[in-house]
Amino acid sequence: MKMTQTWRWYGPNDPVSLSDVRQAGATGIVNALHHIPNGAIWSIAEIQKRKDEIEKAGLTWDVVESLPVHEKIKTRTADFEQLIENYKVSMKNLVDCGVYVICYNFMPILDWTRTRLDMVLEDGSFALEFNASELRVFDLFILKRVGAEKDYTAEQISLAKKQFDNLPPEDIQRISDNMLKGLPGSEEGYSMEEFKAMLDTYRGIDADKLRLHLVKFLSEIIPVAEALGIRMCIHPDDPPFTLLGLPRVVSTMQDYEYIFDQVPPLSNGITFCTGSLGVRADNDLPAIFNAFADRVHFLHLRSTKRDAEGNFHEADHLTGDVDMHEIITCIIKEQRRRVAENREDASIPMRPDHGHQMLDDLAKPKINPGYSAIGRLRGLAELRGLEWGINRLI
Ligand code: DNO
Repeated sequence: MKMTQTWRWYGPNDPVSLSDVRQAGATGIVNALHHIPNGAIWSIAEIQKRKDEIEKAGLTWDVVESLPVHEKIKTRTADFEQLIENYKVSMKNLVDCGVYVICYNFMPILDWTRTRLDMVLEDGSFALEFNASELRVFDLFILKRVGAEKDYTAEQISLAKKQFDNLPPEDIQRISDNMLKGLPGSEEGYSMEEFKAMLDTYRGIDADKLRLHLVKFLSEIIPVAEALGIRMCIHPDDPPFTLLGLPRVVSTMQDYEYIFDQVPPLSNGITFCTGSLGVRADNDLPAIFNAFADRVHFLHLRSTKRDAEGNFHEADHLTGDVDMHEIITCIIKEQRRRVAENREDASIPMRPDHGHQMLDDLAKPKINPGYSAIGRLRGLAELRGLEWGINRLI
């Protein structure tokens, strides 16, 4: 039993074509209808149209990433009840078209976050980077978030001030754009003013409250997923800690324990993202995987490298802080367990996540950072080989 190899494709405007994906050896597509505004229903017609396009290329639409959870559902304000109803209709429409695995996240306002998209590695390829001191500069002196200074030490603040005073305008622009405009696949992008207004909507929402809102949302949608045979899989916070004063509640083993204690059905599942969870040194990845293995419905496989200052960047898929050998061994064992139980979902869909920008992709006029073709092709090839080798050995 092998993992199902999938590839995130951003739709007809993606510079990586479906035929490229086939040549990379993936069989499944991970896709979302990015043109539909957040909160609106995904109609059967729109879903079917995309599905036909994918199937015409000889691929299958295996996973939705993401069916976005509207901010008003996270804050439980205004017409959030209607938005949850819309979400359920989209779930039903996806099933009517034969798509059963749905990835989503519950990160307030921001999705995944990096400060630099072209960190030059030793070999000349580019990686995505999260620089903790640049984040502090942004928070304190660019965004000028009210109360931000409470989150940092006096020394961090004075260092950030010095760094800000010497920062060229283009770096200020780069950091702001990366923080606010949304990275590939992010659900929203904001101007500085819009972002400040959004921050206000989270006043009074701490981690406990957000957790409660997540559980209330799940209590509504998981019964629908159960009835329809959908596997919902929540993506962890990336990075897995509080940012800009915003709570994040899907970052650790304890977070998962709470979520699954409250809403136990297996259709309440996980997108196990090794790169996101691996940023925290106190996250024991194999332990988290094994604790919830039967509800891992989707895998994002990549590695990150962190340093003592709280910075991290994307490593090669088989190096960095993630022990990919150990993780794939756990995955193989779980898949075999599912085979023995006759589970239909014994082969777990995986995708290589966040490749480096390298080779010809360095010269291409348009790439999606983290989602260029060749870096992910390399990642997929390495992961596939590792899985093949372990499968033969154990
Ligand atoms: C980043 C992605 C995330 C992910 C969402 C899932 O590369 O892993 O944007 O798609 O958080 O909802």
